[in-house]
Amino acid sequence: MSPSVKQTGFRGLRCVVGLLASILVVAIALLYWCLFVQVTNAGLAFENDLKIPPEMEFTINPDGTKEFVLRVQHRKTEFMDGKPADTLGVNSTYLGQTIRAERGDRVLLNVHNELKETTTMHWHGMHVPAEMDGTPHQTIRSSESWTADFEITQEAGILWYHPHTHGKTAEQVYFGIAGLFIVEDENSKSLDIPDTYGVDDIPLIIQDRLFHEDGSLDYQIRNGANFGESIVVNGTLDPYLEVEARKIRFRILNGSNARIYWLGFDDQREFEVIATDGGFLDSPVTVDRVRLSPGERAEIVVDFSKGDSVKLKSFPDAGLLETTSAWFGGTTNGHFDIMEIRPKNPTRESHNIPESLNRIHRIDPETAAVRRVIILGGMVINGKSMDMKRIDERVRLGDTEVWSIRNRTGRTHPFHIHLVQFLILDRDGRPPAAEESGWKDTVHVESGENVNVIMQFKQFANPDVPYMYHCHILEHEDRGMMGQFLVVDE
Ligand SMILES: [Cu+2]
Repeated sequence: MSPSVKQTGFRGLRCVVGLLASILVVAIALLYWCLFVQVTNAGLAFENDLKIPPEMEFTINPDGTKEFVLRVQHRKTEFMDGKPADTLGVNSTYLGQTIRAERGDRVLLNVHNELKETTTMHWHGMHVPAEMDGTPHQTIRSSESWTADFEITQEAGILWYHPHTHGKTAEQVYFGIAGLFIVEDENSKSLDIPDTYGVDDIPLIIQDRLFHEDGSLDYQIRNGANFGESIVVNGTLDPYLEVEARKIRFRILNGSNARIYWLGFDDQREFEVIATDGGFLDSPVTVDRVRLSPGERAEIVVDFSKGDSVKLKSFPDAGLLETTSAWFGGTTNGHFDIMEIRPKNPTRESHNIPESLNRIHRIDPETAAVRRVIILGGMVINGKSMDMKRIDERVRLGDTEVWSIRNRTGRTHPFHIHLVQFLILDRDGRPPAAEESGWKDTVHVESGENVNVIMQFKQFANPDVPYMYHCHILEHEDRGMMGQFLVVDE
């Protein structure tokens, strides 16, 4: 073989390798664009004024109890103009009115089920006796009523209510049964923070939904749960919000069935996280993103004093593996535009958010009487599917416990424990991020991760009625990713 032939062959090989490498680079770039860059719901006009759920009226009885009436109804809602959709709501066409009460209040919550099917009403994050918790053990049949009666003993926080009907939670929440339950206390009322509801203290219930052409809601399970491609905020599709050009507080609930949001702004501005699920952080934490999985809440304060309009967005939340598997499963983990915020009147004074918001009592792990291991695997917890007749764990009244939640699946699961607010001790041995170092009742546990949480069971022993712990991806919960615990006084 002459040197020239050898060289031609080498050149040919180089050419083929070069071509393949180019194709590979283009393919990777395309996949990256699909997974991490493209905006799933691109083209929003932000043309609908954001709805603010009205505050629920109440009566004060002679004994001082605050009495609320919750009518769970089948109604019609026009997400799109002129296209009514069948929806469910609580004293409302879609979603529920906002309940507000204070620490020390005794509340009576009369729930009237005006649906054609059984439902329940759970006070998510509330410290309540088991028989008042609104779990699958406190069903309300069609046309019947149920009253929850309890005293609010916990600190200020942004809680919420939703059905917990065994096997039907996902659909009932999807069509609209969910509302905020705001608890205030002496501390929250004394802090110099925005607190005028609907003006500078804005609730945001963020949900993803699928719509039919005719404007009706489409409930579908894809990739094991319900993932929508349109975002509704407080039941508003394509929303904008006008605010005064100063600091605004948002109380955010991820009310989605399954989607995780990684929230931030399109100009990458920083903002302050002031509260987690069940209370204020010790101090504000400055971030440019906050991650919320289904059931989780955060309160944030954003400065609009410069007056520029800005988009609230969700950025891709997960790593390459989870994002790719979501994509191949027919859903996305990508970018979503959520709403546009338009500041007005840039002359008003702003609040100076105090450096000290709370004094969280850090529970010493050495004091834990029990360490429980909770293994999330497929649609089961510790190898078992939910059985209403089986008690999975027995907790002694008065004990401090550490729960070690281990995710042995390929996707993130938000883990919720009823009755308590807990603190995250560590994620795989590393301390939690500052913005999640407050009281939590729901924690996202990533694929392969081990999250240790600590809590105290101070009240409400009941040898007969259990509390729940479960994955808060509602389709996972409905399919059995749930267990039951009793609090017993021994
Ligand atoms: Cu799950």
